Formats: sequence, structure tokens, C-alpha cells
Amino acid sequence: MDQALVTYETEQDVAVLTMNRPEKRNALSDRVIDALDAGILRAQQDARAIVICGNGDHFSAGLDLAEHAVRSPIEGVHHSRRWHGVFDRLEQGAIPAFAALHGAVVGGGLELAAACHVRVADETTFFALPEGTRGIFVGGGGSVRAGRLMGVARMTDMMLTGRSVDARQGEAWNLCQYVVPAGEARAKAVALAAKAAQNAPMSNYAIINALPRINDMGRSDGFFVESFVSAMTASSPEAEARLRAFLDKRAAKVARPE
Ligand code: 1HE
Repeated sequence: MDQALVTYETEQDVAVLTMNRPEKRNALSDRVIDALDAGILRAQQDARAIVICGNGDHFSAGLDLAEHAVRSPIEGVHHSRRWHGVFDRLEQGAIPAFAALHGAVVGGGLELAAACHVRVADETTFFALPEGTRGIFVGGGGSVRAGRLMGVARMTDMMLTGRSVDARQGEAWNLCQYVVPAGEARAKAVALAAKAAQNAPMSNYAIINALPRINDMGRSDGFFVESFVSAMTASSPEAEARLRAFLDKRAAKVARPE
């Protein structure tokens, strides 16, 4: 893994991957995508949750436009499919991923954030899809993931007009689930990831892999698949031990909202 472009740290069972190309606003070059891929693969082996964040004033300015300017159509297809592979490994991996967002979350940066399961944005965050103004299209899974998150009408508007959406609007549009004060996204994302890391691995696997698939199914298929995932998850020794711990009053109760 390229330590210079994406750093890898471990905190409380959480692997923190930090894009480290602030002089180019964490633009996603081929080497950054390779470094993210290596970090994601490593985290799936030795951590129980992932946080992805960026150094400098911005999460990511998206596709490296300097590299993209020289691609032929077939190179463009392979490039897009490479991103799909990496982001799929993140979204449909073994452990949950949390994005810590600040500053620009733009184009491919938003596509990367959308491949994470939970997005924490600080108040400096702004979301944009400037592909239309650049003469290109989303290629990192955005039309599938970001469209499902915010809805096709909002995504169409963002792509046609190039408008920027701030953190609060992004929360209302489902682009992030948390908004925190400036500079606090990383700490909040690590705290949430550390909490998720304590869940049963089988539950986490089912949550991140079954929910998006069931969301894509018809109701009848969804109910059917849910029964099997539910039964499989509950029949593990870990589930039995956790249920017994609650009944024996050794496990925490559900807390009221803060
Ligand atoms: C870049 C990139 C980039 C900055 N590729 N080099 N993405 C965009 O259309 C976003 C383009 N970037 C911006 O609008 C702005 O840079 C930001 C709002 C993100 C940040 O502004 P600022 O004032 O902090 O930085 P800057 O002065 O604009 O840029 C600093 C340097 O980063 C500068 O290089 P320098 O050598 O002149 O110092 C910029 O050229 C460089 N830089 N963004 C390459 N994106 C799989 S399909 C996905 C499709 C997309 O992602 S489309 C969205 C592309």
C-alpha cells in the first residue's frame, strides 16, 4: 500500500484510512484508488470497521481531472470498472465503513462517500456533482448509489446545474446521517465505527450486505430473503450468548436518545 497517498492507522478495532494528497485536494488518481483498495483489503483482514477521511481542507475533489483528460473511451470504461470494483469491495465487504466528511465532497469523492455505510459530515462540508460542467458523467457508481440515497430528481438537478449542497441540506437529502461542528467529523466517525465494531460480526455482515440487496428487491422477495438472513444470524453461538447476557441483566439496555 502506498503509505504516502493513503495512510493506515488502527484505533479501537477501527482501521482509519486517510487520503493524503491535500495539495491536490485529495483528487482520486489511479494511485490513490490503488492505495484505497489496498487499505480496504487490509482492513477487512485485521479490523472490525473502517473510517475513510481526508487530510487538508477537503475530503476529496473527486476524479483526478489531469489524468482523465488523456483517456481513450475504452480506457475510460476500464477506469470506471476499476472504481466499481474497489467501491463494491468497500460497500459489500465484511465490515462496516464510515465516511468522515469535511470541505469538498465532490464528484468521485461523493461516490466514494456513498459507498460507505454511514456518512458523518462536519459543518464545512459541501456536496457537488460538477460532471456536467466538466463534460463528463459519474463513473464511480454514483448513478446507482448517490441516486438511491438522494433520489434521481435531486441528483439530476445537481448534475445539470452544478449546484453545491451544504451539510444540513445534505443531511435532509440523505447524503449524510450526522452533521457535527467543524473539525469533529473524524472523531465522531471513529466513535461510531468503534461502537459498530462491538456488534456481532455476523450481524454487521448481514446489515451491510443484506439490506441494500433487499432494498433492490420486490416486497415478496425481500420478506422471503429476510427470513433466511434473520434465521442464519440468530442461530450463531454469539447471538445466543448475547441474548442470554441481556436476559441475565449483564448487557446494557437500549439508551434514550441524547
Ligand atoms: C485537482 C482537482 C481534481 C483540485 N483533479 N486536480 N472534480 C471537480 O470538478 C472539482 C475540481 N476542484 C475544485 O472545484 C476545487 O479544487 C475545490 C473546490 C475542490 C477546492 O478549491 P481550492 O481553492 O481549495 O483548491 P484549488 O486551488 O482549486 O486546487 C488546488 C490544486 O488542486 C490545484 O492544482 P495546482 O497544481 O494548480 O496547485 C488544482 O488543479 C488541483 N485540483 N481538484 C486534479 N479534481 C469516476 S467519475 C468521477 C467524476 C468526477 O469526479 S467529476 C468531479 C471532478
